[in-house]
Amino acid sequence: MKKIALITGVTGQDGSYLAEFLLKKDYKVFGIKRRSSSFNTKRIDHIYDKKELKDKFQVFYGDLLDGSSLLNIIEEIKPDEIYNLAAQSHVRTSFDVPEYTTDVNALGTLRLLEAIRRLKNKKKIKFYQASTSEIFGNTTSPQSEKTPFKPASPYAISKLYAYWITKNYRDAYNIFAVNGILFNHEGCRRGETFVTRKITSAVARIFHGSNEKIFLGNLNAKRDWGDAEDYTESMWKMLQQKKPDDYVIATGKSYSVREFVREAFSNININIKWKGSGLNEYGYDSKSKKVYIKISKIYFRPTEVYELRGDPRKAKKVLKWKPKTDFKEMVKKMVNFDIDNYGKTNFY
Ligand code: NAP
Ligand code: G4F
Repeated sequence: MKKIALITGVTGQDGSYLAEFLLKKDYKVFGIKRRSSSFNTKRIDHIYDKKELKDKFQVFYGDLLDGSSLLNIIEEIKPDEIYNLAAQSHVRTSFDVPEYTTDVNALGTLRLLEAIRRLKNKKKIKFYQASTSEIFGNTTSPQSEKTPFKPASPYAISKLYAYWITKNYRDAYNIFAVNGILFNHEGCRRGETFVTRKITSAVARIFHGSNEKIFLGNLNAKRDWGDAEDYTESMWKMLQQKKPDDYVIATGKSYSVREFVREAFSNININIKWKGSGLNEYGYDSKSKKVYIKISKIYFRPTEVYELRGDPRKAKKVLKWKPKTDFKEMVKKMVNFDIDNYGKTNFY
């Protein structure tokens, strides 16, 4: 019998890649999308369009804020695996909407776990929780499964609740529930308000003649940036183990936002140099002297996480997972994608 998967956050970056991955593995895939005032399915529309996937992929309206919708969907489809990827996932925004972020990310996870616990048909459902390197905050790199948590934003704190409640339901109710502690992962479907895609989409517009400047916040923050498609595979691998456990997924290397900018521009043959300091720093083309990067204080966070760099040795050993795409390749892929799809409306 075909396995059945349910993905919350199926309209997001990871949800759309995971849906494709599981369909290739011959799962029947259900997704949950929330109601929005404009279309929010651009990352999955191409899956609907494939005739051969017509009976294999279906999306329901539901919301992590609405426990009854989650319970109804789970009771109706009786999934083998649930991947909880839905979240208010933007760290900077979580300082503006802390209650909402906590409700979706923390209580939303609890609502799903309760739905599993209360299920009348006691089918053994496996549960994946999208945890994050942000729960480590400003701890010493590299961070592993043994690093103490020091979350530094409402987002990180909401995700730490979700981490612990997942672990607690595993221990208390014997639910197969795991936390994937994923470090930053990026790709062509990354939201454009995250720093990597903000940069690559602007570089593509500049390549096509735009005269814009990119306004950024902290250039010195370092992140362990991996490739989103590599990382979605690890989610599935965690649910195929004999015992539920938590895993760090990372590349083991970190780069600053400044290095990301230089790498992205190098793909359109612009060599960025830096001048000035603090809010007056700017980045310019070493040949033409044209300024491309400026700093704006609106993109700084009240509390910043300065460096995240993961230690993925446990995932390598137990899951036999390793990243396939390196930093340079990933940046190139994103810049080229944005250049090739410039001006198009339907491109996933
Ligand atoms: P994303 O692109 O922002 O996608 C988030 C998804 O959650 C979207 O489908 C969104 O729907 C949905 N959503 C938001 N609020 C919801 C609600 N109240 N009810 C139902 N759905 C809701 O995020 P991502 O990058 O794919 O990340 C996936 C998950 O991994 C998130 O939980 C994130 O926090 C976590 N994570 C991400 C990374 C990373 O580097 N990407 C690293 C570690 C952990 P709309 O499309 O309607 O907005
Ligand atoms: O791209 P970011 O917004 O990602 P951030 O905050 O690391 O969060 C992402 O990764 C987490 C995993 O560690 C996920 F859990 C989370 O859901 C999300 O996917 O910012 C990256 C860095 C930060 O240090 C930020 O201060 O870039 C810095 N930055 C500098 N200028 C900027 C900007 N970030 C954004 N979004 N926009 C800027 O203009």
